[in-house]
Amino acid sequence: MIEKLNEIRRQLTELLAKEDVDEKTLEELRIRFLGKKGELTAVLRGMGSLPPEERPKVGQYANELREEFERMLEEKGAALRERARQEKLERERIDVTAPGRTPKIGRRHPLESTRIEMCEIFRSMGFDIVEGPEVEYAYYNFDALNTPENHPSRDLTDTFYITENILLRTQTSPVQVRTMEQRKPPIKIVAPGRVYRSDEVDATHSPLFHQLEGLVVDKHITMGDLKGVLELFAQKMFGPGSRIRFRPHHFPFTEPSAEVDVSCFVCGGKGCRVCKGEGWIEILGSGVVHPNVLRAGGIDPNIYSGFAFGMGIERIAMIRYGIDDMRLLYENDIRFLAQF
Ligand code: 2U9
Repeated sequence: MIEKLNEIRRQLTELLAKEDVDEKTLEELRIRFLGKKGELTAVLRGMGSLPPEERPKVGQYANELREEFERMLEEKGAALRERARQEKLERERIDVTAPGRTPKIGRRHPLESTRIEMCEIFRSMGFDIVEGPEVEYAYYNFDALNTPENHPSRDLTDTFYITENILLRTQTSPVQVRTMEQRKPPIKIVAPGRVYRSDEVDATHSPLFHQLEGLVVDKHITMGDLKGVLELFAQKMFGPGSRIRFRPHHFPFTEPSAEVDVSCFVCGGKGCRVCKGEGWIEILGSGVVHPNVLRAGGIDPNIYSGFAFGMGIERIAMIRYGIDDMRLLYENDIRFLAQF
């Protein structure tokens, strides 16, 4: 019987020493050697056939073996857990000396930085920044701006109409009309924002673009005030040596009206590739607010006068950064955007 027990012990020792013992086989060994139907129990069951005087000795030995088996299995289990822990540590090893990975951070879109810069310049001159709806009444977009029913800009092929009376604004001017209705002079505002025109996309056109328009209304406002404001704007935007010039033009909402050029900041006016040999670059339209427009805004043109101007933010950004195709501003190609 003792022999038999030693044989069982030898078997367990041998099996535990094998390389491929894992948690699962360990549990199988526990059942096989220590379980109710296990090897040790089987031997103890057979004790009845022993002479009574030998039974205590064999019984004691069997109990010692039970404790030893338990310890062996426990030690093997602990070794397995420790090995698993070491492997996990090795797998998850972190090289704290490795150089950090630089996160990819974005930057402002050139159109956005241009808008911010333009607004900052006008803010420094005391202008409020005002915004308004992109879906507008035809009244605010055209009628209040002295733009007659038969004016070409009102054409269905040039403007996105939602109904006969509601449209996507073609300019930010309705914001100024709404402001005149709400505030009393002095009014000194700029209105930046999206505008919509039914244009085909090309290097200088897009059905959605951005404008910044300005309006000043007070007593004794003249073309001279307009010139002073725009000259300062040009110098802050394009450099202190910049000059401006006015060319007569026509807009329904201003009278007199003028288009404004800035001296080329690349060649200083001599003529180069950027200004196409002109020495001047067109940047905006402007004029003295038409009396009908003041009246539409609830302002008495016999007491007050004003000036207004409007410019495309894309155009300013393209001039400023030397971008020759407007589509680049909308395509969001990182290789383009990363240059600003
Ligand atoms: C009110 C009164 C007058 C806004 C003006 C222009 C001239 C102009 C164009 C520039 C390039 C539009 O983006 S563009 O195509 N704008 O030439 N805009 S005066 O005049 C106003 C606006 C509101 C109440």
